[in-house]
Amino acid sequence: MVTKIIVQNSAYGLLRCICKTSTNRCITSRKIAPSLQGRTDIHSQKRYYTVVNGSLSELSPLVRSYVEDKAQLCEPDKVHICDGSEAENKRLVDTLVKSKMLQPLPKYENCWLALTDPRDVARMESKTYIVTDDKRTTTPTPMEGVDGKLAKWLAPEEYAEKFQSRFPGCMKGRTMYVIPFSMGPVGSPLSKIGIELTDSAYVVASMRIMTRIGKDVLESLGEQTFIKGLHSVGRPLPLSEELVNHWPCNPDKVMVAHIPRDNEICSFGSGYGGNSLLGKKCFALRLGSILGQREGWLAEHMLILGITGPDGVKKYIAAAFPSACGKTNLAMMTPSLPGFKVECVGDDIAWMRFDSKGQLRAINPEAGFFGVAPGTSMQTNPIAMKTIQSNTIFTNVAKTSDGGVYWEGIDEDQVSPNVTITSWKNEENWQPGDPKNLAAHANSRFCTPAKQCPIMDPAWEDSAGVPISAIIFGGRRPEGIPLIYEAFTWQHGVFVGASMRSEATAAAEHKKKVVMHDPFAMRPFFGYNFGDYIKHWLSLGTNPSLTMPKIFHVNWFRKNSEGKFMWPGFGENVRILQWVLERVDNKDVARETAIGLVPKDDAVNTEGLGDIDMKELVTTTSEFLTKECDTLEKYFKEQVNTDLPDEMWKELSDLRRRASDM
Ligand code: OXD
Ligand code: MN
Repeated sequence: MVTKIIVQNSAYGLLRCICKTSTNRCITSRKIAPSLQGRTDIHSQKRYYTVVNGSLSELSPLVRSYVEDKAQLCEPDKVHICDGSEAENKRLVDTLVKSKMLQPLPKYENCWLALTDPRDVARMESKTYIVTDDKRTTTPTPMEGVDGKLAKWLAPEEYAEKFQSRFPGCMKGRTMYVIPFSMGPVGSPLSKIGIELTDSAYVVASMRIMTRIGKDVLESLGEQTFIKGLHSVGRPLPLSEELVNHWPCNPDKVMVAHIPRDNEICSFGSGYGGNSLLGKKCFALRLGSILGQREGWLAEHMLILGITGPDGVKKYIAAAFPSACGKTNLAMMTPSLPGFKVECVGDDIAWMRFDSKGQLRAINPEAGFFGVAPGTSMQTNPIAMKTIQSNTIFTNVAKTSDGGVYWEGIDEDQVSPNVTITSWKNEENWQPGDPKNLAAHANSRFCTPAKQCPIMDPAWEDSAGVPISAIIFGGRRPEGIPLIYEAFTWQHGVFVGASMRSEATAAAEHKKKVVMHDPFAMRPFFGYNFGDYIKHWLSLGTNPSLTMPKIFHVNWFRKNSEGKFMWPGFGENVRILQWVLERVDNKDVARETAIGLVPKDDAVNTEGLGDIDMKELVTTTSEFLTKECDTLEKYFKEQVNTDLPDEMWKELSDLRRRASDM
């Protein structure tokens, strides 16, 4: 018999009832009208869950009430509180293998392959929202008639509706896993803790690689608040329709919502990493950027590397490139020049803050790499290839008949002769040749522990972070943009970041080969108004007690008139980093041009590279730059409109003037 009804007021006025029976807890919940408060006859069904791992009593009151609240809403059969142990992981992997979501890859040690429903292969930017009371907090007001592309705002009422039509009962028949996770080393003052609730064991196994999870995180959290993450694949049991590829997802109902006011993320319908591993893009970048603005630091889509030159001096560089533009390759670079050593701190996200001496310091909030597989090889990234030989989950790559992996661009000589290949779409005896029928999906991934990477920097888990000497922006620009240039000032550097453009990639649901605006490589990841984001960056540069790193822009992807890449890239990029380091030391190796400071003739070491047209590589034309200014002006006007800080308009008109004076 129902004995008690409580009406709870949760995010944005969703009213929910939680009722108790004399013997057990009823977890049926639904949106109810305020007028129903106190009534005991609104439930017809009752559901109960069992806690199968850990105990609710080990949770702090705040965590416990979050878990209980969401369990009441989502109605799982079981609740599993993750301890992060090996034994737990083994049981989860066994479950995943039984349900055919993972296949073993016996050629390697403890490696697994997941093949998704082909409708769930990338981040869903069109279904990713930030929920705030005031639209302008989230996104600039675009020019009339223009569709805003800088963060997708959702009104609280609309969110409440979307939420209510998705989450109640969404975990029926499934297990709700409770993942306590730390972004950054457990206990570091720069780290932050989240609790992700998910009905996907694949997500748990992947979060265990990408973040630090388990008991010590709960201990470190104590009674404090945390970032809340709720994730469901959106396929309660019994299934109403058969799964495709044994991969539960609900593509028509995907919603990835961020609610900054409540420090909460609610993601529904997708199991793909960028949408489901909530520590990564959702927390570390979108909510992270908001926390950074509030608390005076920066959450950026940047790799962090340490580079030691022949003089033995080590410096750290942070670099922002759009998704799938070679961040992982640069972060793990094997330098071609003797005497140089690169060590990796992170390949995707940097949390950066000025210390009490005014030095910018960065941590990598992640503990693993979720790298794009195609194109990764012993030639392009031998370090990544070594890293992924064990304890790795591959998603949407092809499989060889001897239990190995295969993708476009992998070293063919690593693939044993006489093996057959099964494509990511499960096509047996797959044959190369049809560009429309790839072996591996273009956004297929490896998810691998950072600590296995042979060149992790000794300071990669240092809780103080590493000191950053230079920031590099970059993109895929087939034309016009020099291989390397340096910004004149911090303010000009912020303009360079704001002006970033790059060819689209497969990391989200875009068509390839269009040059898209991707300011600061953050376009899909801004948590708040891009105009305010620029202001935040500018404000740091006006604080005289801070030492600002120099800002650079690189373009490894320039093509000649025959459509061939003009620069070899990969390990040869150290030659450009060498010039960057010289500039950090204020060496006289640069000359002024309209776009910025470029290497003086012969300042970049091209010895042994053969036929490299360095002059052309650092050249741009008045015509190109003027066109670029027109494109930027249109973009800023249409997208950022009155929110663009005056400093950016000034930088644009200065660039236009310099271009016309060329
Ligand atoms: C990523 C991305 O997955 O940027 O890192 O899309
Ligand atoms: Mn990324």
